[in-house]
Amino acid sequence: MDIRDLIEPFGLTTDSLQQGTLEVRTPIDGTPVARLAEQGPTQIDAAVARARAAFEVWRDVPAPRRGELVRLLGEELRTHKDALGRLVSVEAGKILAEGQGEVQEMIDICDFAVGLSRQLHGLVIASERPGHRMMETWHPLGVVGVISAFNFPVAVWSWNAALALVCGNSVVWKPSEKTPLTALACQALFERALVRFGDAPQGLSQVVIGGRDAGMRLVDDRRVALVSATGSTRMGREVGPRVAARFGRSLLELGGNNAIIVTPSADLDLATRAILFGAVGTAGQRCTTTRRLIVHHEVREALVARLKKAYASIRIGSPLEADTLLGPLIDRAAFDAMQAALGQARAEGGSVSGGARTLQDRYPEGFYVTPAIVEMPEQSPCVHHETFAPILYVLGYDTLEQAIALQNAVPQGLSSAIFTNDLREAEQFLAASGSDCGIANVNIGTSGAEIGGAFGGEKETGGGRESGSDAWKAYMRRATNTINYSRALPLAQGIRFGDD
Ligand code: UN1
Repeated sequence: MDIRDLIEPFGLTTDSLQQGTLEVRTPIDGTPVARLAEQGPTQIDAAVARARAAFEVWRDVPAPRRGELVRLLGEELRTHKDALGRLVSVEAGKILAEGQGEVQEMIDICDFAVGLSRQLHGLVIASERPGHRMMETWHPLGVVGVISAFNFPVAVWSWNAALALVCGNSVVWKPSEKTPLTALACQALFERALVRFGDAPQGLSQVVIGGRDAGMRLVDDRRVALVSATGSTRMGREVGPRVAARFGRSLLELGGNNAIIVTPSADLDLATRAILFGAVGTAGQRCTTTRRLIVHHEVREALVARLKKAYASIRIGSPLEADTLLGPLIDRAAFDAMQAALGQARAEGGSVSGGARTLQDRYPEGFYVTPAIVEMPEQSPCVHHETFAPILYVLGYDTLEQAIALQNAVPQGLSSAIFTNDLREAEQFLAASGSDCGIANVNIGTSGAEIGGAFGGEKETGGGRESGSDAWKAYMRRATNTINYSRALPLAQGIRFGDD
């Protein structure tokens, strides 16, 4: 595949992308498209030093002015939405609509961050002492290290960078080694925004290309105030403690094992469409992918029949073709993991339909599969594990309490949904004893969250929140200020200390 036309809109040239050791392949047909230079420890340390110096300038720039840079970035993204979306499709294998949807999320977070740049406010708090006032001030934090995964190769950076930048921070981004090209394209757009902005410090947002070691260099660097890492639970289990050991901050967005509960009163048309998008969209490679269907026995047969019919009508193929809904898995390892999971499901009594490799004649090095529906006798070990592939495990239930217990019984806690037209069931699901996830929806699926809400989850999902709501607070440090405008020095708690 010739990528010249794809990278040209970003001012990137093939010469500069063919010199290095990191081979980039498109999952569409497995052909190599670039060989990128990787940054070693010395270069990464230098990038962090530049970022720290940039931070020391940027933190004093008024926040609304910082917002102007993010506004310009949003403009660049608007202009290049098609080009960047297409590059995402080529590098990550997403269908065009999803590649562009991902860029739209970037535009949305930029807009959100621009508004936020005038709203980074703290509270004024009643003091217990006369002639005193208390308040809290939110200050820029420092260098933010972003480690992102292949499945949202550009949006995750923007959720972090747009907020980090308006909050007065600098950014060093280590993208997935599977999707570094799209990162370089984003960097090119960011640099155009910088030129138009005028007087921003050098090194305000940088990309470092490399594998695991490059990410770990950021994790262990005391100058990186916040490490925002998106990826597997295994990765987070290593990153979290290492950042904590140096008393840094981490924001972890790890695995999901998201369920949809379908009750007898549910609108099955709506549920079918939501499950289809949630389980098959992005080839099952979203953190928020629907992996489990917990369906009431009364409607189980009808719903599974509808799903099988819908699955059969899905067009599988190149993500660049207009009517494709299911593109390739990212690579052979993803295919192998899917087959292993299906094998385990069979061994645990599951009845599997779909899940086989397809289109291998046309794409011997592309890993296309039919989406799988796996009816399980119970929520056995295979169902507890997140496999990044279009596998939907189906479980039955009798009472809503059972359904909620099943939903909460997995180690992950990202996204969840209930389909019901019964207000009591919906509220029970949303209540304190209901879903234990960071995202709990009614009559919409588990994936495709808007940027306006805080995004993230509990338990092994890592506890981080990014994107909307007050997620910006993770990118700032809070100072509590007490101001005495009296002529006395009363101590808190009424303590008398050496006076009468
Ligand atoms: C991810 O899969 O890493 O809710 C994030 C969604 C997207 C984010 C997914 N907004 O599907």
